[in-house]
Amino acid sequence: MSFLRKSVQLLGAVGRNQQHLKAIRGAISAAAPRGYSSEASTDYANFPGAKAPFVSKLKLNMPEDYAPIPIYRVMDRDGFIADESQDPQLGREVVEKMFRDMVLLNTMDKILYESQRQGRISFYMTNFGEEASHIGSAAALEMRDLIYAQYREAGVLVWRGFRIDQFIDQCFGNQDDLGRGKQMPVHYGSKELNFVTISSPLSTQMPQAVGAAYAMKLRPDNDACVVCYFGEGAASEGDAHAAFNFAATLGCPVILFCRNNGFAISTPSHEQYKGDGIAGRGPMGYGIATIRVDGTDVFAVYNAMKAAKEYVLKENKPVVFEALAYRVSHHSTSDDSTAYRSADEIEVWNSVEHPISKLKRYMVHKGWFNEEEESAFVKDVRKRVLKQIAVSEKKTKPNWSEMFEGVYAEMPQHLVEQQKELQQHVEAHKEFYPLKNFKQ
Ligand SMILES: Cc1ncc(C[n+]2csc(CCOP(=O)(O)OP(=O)(O)O)c2C)c(N)n1
Ligand SMILES: [Mg+2]
Repeated sequence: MSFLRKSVQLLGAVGRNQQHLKAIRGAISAAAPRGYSSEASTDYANFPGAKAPFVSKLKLNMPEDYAPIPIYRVMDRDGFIADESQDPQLGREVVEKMFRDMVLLNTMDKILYESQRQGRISFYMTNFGEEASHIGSAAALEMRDLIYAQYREAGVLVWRGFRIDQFIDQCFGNQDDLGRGKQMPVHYGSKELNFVTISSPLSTQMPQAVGAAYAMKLRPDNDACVVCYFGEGAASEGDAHAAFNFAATLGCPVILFCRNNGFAISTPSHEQYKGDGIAGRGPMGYGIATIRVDGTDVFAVYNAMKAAKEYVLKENKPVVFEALAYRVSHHSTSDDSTAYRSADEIEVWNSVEHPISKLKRYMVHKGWFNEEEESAFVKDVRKRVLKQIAVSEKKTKPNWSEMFEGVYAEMPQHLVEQQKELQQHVEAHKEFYPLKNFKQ
């Protein structure tokens, strides 16, 4: 008796959720053809572990024997659409929102990056070069679709309506930060926007996202999916494997969205893996439907995301989605990327290959772009961001005793005692603590 079958019986014995059992049994019967035999009755031999044809010629299957997965693209770098049938026909209003959200993110990033350099916030990560992956994917989703992100996906929040003051309050960890000052800057989260708070340890979100998708699948008439963003570097973590494999074997409605931006801090992707990117792992490695797109083309990302969502909901199966781009920025404010790559290379991706410049050219061809309105918009965003920084940095921090709250629904005794001890300590040594900076 297989381990999985035993587990199912055991689960039954302890009387667990019937729907859960049904789903696991379904997964087993779909995956286990009857009548195993090493003798091929048809063209394929039927071992429990694989169905494949026999051959009598010995061969090492070399990576180069397999063609790379092609990259879906709608718009070229000059903003022209090669195949008109692929134009998503989004209309001026939507395209303008896409463009403005990308520009807002880019402008806010520049200022917040500088504000870290001035010592006003402790840390920052920019999103330069990946704006189209965020906006194109977010635009194809509904608010009910649940997002798990890594950290470099602020554009998804911009699209969903996270406000400038919410971004900046989080970066300052002040009393209005939704995370109550408990996270590093850029570790956003918003219950209202269905965006799970970011975790620093890489890939934490991946098995969690698959679990959430599995729970969604068990809901009657489910009409939502989970989107899990991660970097190609994070895909080297063990948790990434667990996520891919559970998503495939349990048939979870999750889009595993890899932002392949070519670098994991200073490690270039060619040192990170030897296969065909992250997409290459999908169909053969995990048996997951896979899409690879040009992540600098907002329309390609949008179309692909629409198709992925339709598939995951209809089939209750995952999709591996690889968006190829280039991390134009340094990894974070703790990195100087010119130490490991050339300024000329960065410049190409920051100009002709930049997603904002591609969409701008498309809008110019359409007669939808107005230079004056554009610079007025950038000026206005700059003004709003700078003003908000001045406001956010003056706000007090949440009360320090809050650090014990928010993990457990009911605070356990040992935390109650620690909180009390700290309160007594602070009371006894007030003069040594900057209490006026914290909310009373
Ligand atoms: C488990 C773990 N190991 C290492 C780190 C340090 N670290 C933070 S980001 C990062 C690189 C991740 O690269 P990638 O997933 O490609 O995302 P990108 O930064 O390119 O968007 C590393 C190694 C971490 N946060 N967690
Ligand atoms: Mg990366």
